[in-house]
Amino acid sequence: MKEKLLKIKEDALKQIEGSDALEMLNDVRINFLGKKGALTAVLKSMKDVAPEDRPKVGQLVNETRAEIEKVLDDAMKKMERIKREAQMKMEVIDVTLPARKNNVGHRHPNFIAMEEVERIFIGMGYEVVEGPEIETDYYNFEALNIPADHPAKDEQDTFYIHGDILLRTQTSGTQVHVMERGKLPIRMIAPGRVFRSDEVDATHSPSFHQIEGLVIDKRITFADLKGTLAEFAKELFGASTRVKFRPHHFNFTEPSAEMDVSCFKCGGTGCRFCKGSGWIEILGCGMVHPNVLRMSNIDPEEYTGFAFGMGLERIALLKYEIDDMRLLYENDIRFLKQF
Ligand code: 2U9
Repeated sequence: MKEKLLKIKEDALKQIEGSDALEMLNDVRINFLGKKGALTAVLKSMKDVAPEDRPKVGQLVNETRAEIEKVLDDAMKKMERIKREAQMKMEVIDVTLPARKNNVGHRHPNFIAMEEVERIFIGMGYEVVEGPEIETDYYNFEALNIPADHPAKDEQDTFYIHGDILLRTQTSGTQVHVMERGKLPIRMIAPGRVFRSDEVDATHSPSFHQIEGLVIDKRITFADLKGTLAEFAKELFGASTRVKFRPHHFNFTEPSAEMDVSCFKCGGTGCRFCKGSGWIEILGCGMVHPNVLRMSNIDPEEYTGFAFGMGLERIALLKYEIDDMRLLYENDIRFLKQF
């Protein structure tokens, strides 16, 4: 029995020595000390040992078990330490490495232009109002003196959702909503996205942005319009900017005009930028048509007003000297990060 136990111990120690993973050591524990292990088998065979020898053999089995357990525990501790050290080596943080650069985004040139225009009008006491991009035919056309079948509707062909519901072609519906509230006077701008059924080219897109303005009060005249927009042009393009008004036609204003600014590149002498004319077209404007006021329950005998509208992309293209509108929509970071 003694030899048998010695052989078990020898085998166990040999296997422990030959183990190079925690799993292998666990197998050794099961094979030698487990319920079905070699030492347990010896204990089970005690019935064959003479009763007077049993205490001695029992003691011998316990000593063998204790020895194997001790060697096994030491080997496991050593293996765990090695594993932990290897892991720590792998996870080591080199605090001297340069920090990873964070890419910080910035505002789109369109948005920069919009905020600039907003800032100027807020400075003159205007309120900024946003309206819905989906409108009814009434708010987009009818209330702006563009009745059904009017040829002006062709110039502003849009996307119809169904029946009378459409994507707005101008932000003017927002002003109509404000007028219907019935609170006067009004001094507001309406920025936002608009839609038109246009083919994409260097100066057109089926979706672009506008800022429109509306002022309604007693005794508002064309002189107020001129003074306000001349001041706006100076703020946007520089103090030496001059303005010029050319007669035009819009259904919602009468009289109507388009405003040009003196070329901020050449100062008005004529250059490639202004195509030699010295002037650059910037916006449309006019006195609010009496029909438009009446439709929103404002008495044109008591109140008058002026309105204006500009395409934001056009302002951004001019301000940043970009010659193709498509660049504003392609979202190429190499282009956008220049502004
Ligand atoms: C109400 C009454 C009048 C808004 C106006 C323009 C002139 C204009 C164009 C500029 C370039 C549109 O983006 S564009 O194609 N707009 O020329 N817009 S007056 O007039 C209004 C608006 C609302 C109730």
